[in-house]
Amino acid sequence: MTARSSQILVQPAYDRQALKTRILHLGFGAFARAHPILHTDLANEVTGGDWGVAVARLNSGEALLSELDTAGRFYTVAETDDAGLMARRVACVTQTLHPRRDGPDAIPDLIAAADLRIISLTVTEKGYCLAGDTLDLKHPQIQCDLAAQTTPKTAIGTIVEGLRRRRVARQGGLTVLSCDNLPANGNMCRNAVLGLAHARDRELAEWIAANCRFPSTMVDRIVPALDDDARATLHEVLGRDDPNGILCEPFRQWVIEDDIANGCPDWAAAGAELVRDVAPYEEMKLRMLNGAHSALAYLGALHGHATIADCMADDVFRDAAYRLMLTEQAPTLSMPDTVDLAGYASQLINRFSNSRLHHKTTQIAMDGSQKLPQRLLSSCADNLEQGRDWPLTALAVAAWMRYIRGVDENGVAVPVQDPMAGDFARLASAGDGVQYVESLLDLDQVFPPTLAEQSGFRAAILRAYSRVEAMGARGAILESLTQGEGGT
Ligand code: CS2
Repeated sequence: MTARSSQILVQPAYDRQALKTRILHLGFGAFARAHPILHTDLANEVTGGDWGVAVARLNSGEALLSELDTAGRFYTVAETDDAGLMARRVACVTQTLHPRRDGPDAIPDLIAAADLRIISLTVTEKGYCLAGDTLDLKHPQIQCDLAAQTTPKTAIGTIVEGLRRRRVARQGGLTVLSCDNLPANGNMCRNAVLGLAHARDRELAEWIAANCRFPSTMVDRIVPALDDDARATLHEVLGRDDPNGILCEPFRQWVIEDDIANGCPDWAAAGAELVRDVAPYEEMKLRMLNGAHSALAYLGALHGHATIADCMADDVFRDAAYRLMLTEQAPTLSMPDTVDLAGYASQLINRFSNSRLHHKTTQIAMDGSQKLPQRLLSSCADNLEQGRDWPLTALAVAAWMRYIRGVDENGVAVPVQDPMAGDFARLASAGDGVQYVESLLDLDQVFPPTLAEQSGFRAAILRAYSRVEAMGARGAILESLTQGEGGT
């Protein structure tokens, strides 16, 4: 590890004893630690307040929660780039919860507690169990939650069961705050919660709709999964291990719809913006940042680039990311006049170039079936409608199709982690080329039929796929950049 120019460790100065558990956070993964929970910690620090957070995980990571308890419920967030490293000990966690360790009632009962004001979530796109904009009532896990209502397994089932108990306990409503990368994430979350509540008890659904708020949020911070290098960096800063510590970029942004039920920490004091309409910011971030991330993930991983920073060190990939953002994504957005999209794209290229973070292309490649629609396909639809070219987006979608065959261009296996991995393996084993691409385009869970039925769309993806096959990802990008064609 190369030495950094500066290294600082900040300890919280506020009174932890005064904290009350007012927030339940579902999904205590890397992003949650470095973003929403950190904002609460900073708000407590800057303007006071008694906002304590109970952190819960529903599936894996039980041992990590116990390790957090052992560490006095402190963990470290270390922000790093070439300028240095600044680490903060986060102190606002009051409690850890896991249904296997603490029993099935622990989380629903906390949701019913008088002090609770907010349930926040980082459960990834698939955690909402959606089909399109609404809850997928046929989803196997939702079916389980309907069959065993008081011992739910999903985040949505847990929230609904908790809110049922809250209503029985005659407590007031609260805010359910989605912090996942979905468009209109508040509405999606509301649809999922109300969909399940309605299937259980119509009056419960009505109570939730009348008493709870589901603001949308745009969340942004690049927080790779912890690897050995990051662990070693944290050890160097702290003088010991921190299994819940995290290494991330210095940048963070949080735009929250100003529609809160019953109070929240002074997140604005921690840098968040509360606005009337989050939609333009969400779309900008999902299409320009996440769209470019997914494009780099599939094209880069196929070529053999291990990280996003490796892609940025390769001119061809860096130019492609910038051009994708500016010429294929930005024109599909309608932003307030104050937003400078060219400046935003340049800033993203700088953020992607942070070589202190090892953000793996294969990590971002995960769950493509859940990510492609909002990151890449909605802009295809807009561009087709407006008659604009979208060659790099076509290459990105084609690279996804090639990536989910499970082997890169060098014959090295790549992980295909996706709720639809079984379907992909079946389609891949049935053949390759035109027939394979056509069979993927027919998956309406990924490709909205209104898009997939357009012959111009299908032809562009088929052409892009054959270029990626024939020239490799880098060759296909290069051709597209130099000839200004390739997809449409
Ligand atoms: C990434 C995001 O893993 C992914 O899919 O695109 O986690 C990305 O790093 C964050 O959304 C940045 O805010």
